[in-house]
Amino acid sequence: MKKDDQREPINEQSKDKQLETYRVDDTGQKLTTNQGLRVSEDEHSLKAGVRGPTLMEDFHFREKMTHFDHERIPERIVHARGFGAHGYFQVYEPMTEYTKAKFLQDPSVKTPVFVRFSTVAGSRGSSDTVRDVRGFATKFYTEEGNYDLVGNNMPVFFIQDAMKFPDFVHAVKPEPHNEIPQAQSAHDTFWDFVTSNTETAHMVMWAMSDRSLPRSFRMMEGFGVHTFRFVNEQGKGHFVKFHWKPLLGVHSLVWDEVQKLAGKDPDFNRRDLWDAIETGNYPEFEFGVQMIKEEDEFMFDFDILDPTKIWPEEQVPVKIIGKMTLNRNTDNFFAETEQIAFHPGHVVPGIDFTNDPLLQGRLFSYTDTQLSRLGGPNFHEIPINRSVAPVHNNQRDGMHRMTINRGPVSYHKNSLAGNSPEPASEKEGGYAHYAEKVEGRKIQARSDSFKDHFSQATLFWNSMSAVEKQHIVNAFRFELGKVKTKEIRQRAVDMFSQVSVDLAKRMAAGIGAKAPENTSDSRVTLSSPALSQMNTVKTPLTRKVAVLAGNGFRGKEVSGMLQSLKAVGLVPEVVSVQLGTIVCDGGNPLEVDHSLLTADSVLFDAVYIAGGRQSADELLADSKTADFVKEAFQHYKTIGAVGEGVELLAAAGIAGSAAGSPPATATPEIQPGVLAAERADEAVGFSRDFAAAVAQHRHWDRSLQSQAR
Ligand code: HDD
Repeated sequence: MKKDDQREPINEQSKDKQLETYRVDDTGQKLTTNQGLRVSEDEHSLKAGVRGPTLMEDFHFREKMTHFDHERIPERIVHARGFGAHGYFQVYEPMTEYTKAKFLQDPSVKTPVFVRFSTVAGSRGSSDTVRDVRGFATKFYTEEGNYDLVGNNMPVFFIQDAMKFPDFVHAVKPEPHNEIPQAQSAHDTFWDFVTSNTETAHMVMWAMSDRSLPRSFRMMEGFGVHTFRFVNEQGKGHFVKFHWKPLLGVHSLVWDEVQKLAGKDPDFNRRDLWDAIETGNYPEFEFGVQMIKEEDEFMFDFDILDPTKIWPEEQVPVKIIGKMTLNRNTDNFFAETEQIAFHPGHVVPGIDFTNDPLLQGRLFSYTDTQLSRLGGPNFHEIPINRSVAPVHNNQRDGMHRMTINRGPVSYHKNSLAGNSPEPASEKEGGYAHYAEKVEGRKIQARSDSFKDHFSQATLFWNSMSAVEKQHIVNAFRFELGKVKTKEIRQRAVDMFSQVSVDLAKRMAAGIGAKAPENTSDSRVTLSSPALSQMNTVKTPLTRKVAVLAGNGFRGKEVSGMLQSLKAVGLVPEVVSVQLGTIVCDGGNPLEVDHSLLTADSVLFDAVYIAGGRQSADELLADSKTADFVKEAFQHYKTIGAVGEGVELLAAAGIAGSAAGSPPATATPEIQPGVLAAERADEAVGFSRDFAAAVAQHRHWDRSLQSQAR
């Protein structure tokens, strides 16, 4: 029997070491039944004669089939489609002044984590790139037990009270009579709910913004959403909001692109995360906290317990206190990503709750849902869910119990086992709830301080750039354009006129609704620059570049470009008419990564078209190449073309590309983010300019010339 009462210090390997005891490698082993019996035949069932019926007696067949028949478990009621990875978290400085949480004290400690990113509405098999909120759930395996931060990539929520969660989810999920549409909010019941519950206004603005279309899980923020409480050793509390900030910046896809990706690569976001980790491009997120002193609770023009409100960063700065690095993919999707069970109620000493009514309801729902999803009360014993801190209590039995608790005593207090396990004092790390004073009458109502549904929705709108505003208008037009009930469309226009009359008018014009009767704009004129993605980090790191080339490409130019692009962290992949190798003008071969048949521009961040007469001719002969370039242009991506490769710009109909041959001494932009040069050598600085353009993510100025998408 293990004597593990002493809590051991945690390091990056702690969880992995625990998981190792459950791993099995079947390579080179003999096949057995689940009882360990070696099996001699696995292709033919036991029959009465070679053409006769199968016999009941065939226990191997029955066991194999029974297991298969039960391989699926209920998918999560929300956040069914997800993808996870392992990593670690390190705090930058001791947070002793604010919290006693051990994992937030020592900068030398690497606390193991598992993160699961998800979409909310779609089923397990739905597409990654849909307009939806993304889940961002982190399990910290700390020395004091598991701490779960179960957040989203948006800092607010649709509703203020958990009582409405089932209604909200029923409204956004496929309609129950025909299970249509999958993974979309563009349907009548969602917009009926929105327009019948105006507390949704702020979150709907986020959902209609580009935040719903992340380029990558590695390029989106995470938020704890609720106001939590930090508690220090002296028992002093601070209100706190949690943030994850990606080091690669916050970047999104465009709507036309996500729709195409849903068909071309439904696994776009999960593949991106997997590939990044496999190639050592470990995703990193800094951890930030906004804190408000308890005595300042009522200093704001919003209620800090209202989950439909942010604390504007300009008002309450985000203090960056640590960093999370994701550095290991799972061994087995089901065992880890599917079976992980999060719960906002999994806390450690130093982190506590507030009376946010949405959070309070969540504290019930998560354990409850695991009972049916994971089949009983022992889901904490599944390897991915196990705490690395020792577990001792008087809970016994139940479905799938693994632990063999010894001895007759399973109650407290007791005399037979010397009162063990006995509660730990606070000094010994025992969790003690924050002694917040609460008084009031029992009442089913909401505080008046939660009743302003629109001011922060306007703040969000005010904070957007012109391009982001246009994308929001387009999103409303698309979503409401799919709503069949005319009255709901009109109600949406009228409701959002309380956010902005300009927005509502632009919505109305696209969906055959009347302009709103309300013409008096919101009194909120403030904006928050932190909310606009235009102000985010811009870096070329890990961006994927399609290198379009055919036989006879300029060898020196391309090898120089590939080298320079990799040197600044870009990920170039060669795309050609067919798979295999192509040969350059100097006779050297180059391995092709994708053929035009399997690759599309939506899978890349940028396109570089190589020079070379024969190469350009080969590419021009395949009509898919021009479509490839055209689509990249329409999605505002960086395009670089060299020498004869420039002819592909003209073939794609990119204005300005046909006018004369490009000069040999510079890389002029013939359009924002479209670079055309005669040569790509060092002197011209083509690769430098190209990488700088890719780092910009997208070139929105083009939208003035091409159609806004
Ligand atoms: Fe929730 C899953 C995030 C409100 C009830 N939620 C779930 C997951 C995330 C969130 C990221 C997926 C975890 C995973 O990857 O396994 N949920 C949120 C956020 C909310 C929120 C940020 C608002 C601030 N949720 C919310 C409410 C309720 C729930 C108000 C119910 C009262 N959520 C659930 C759930 C899920 C869940 C039904 C489904 C699967 C699961 O818990 O494990 O219990």
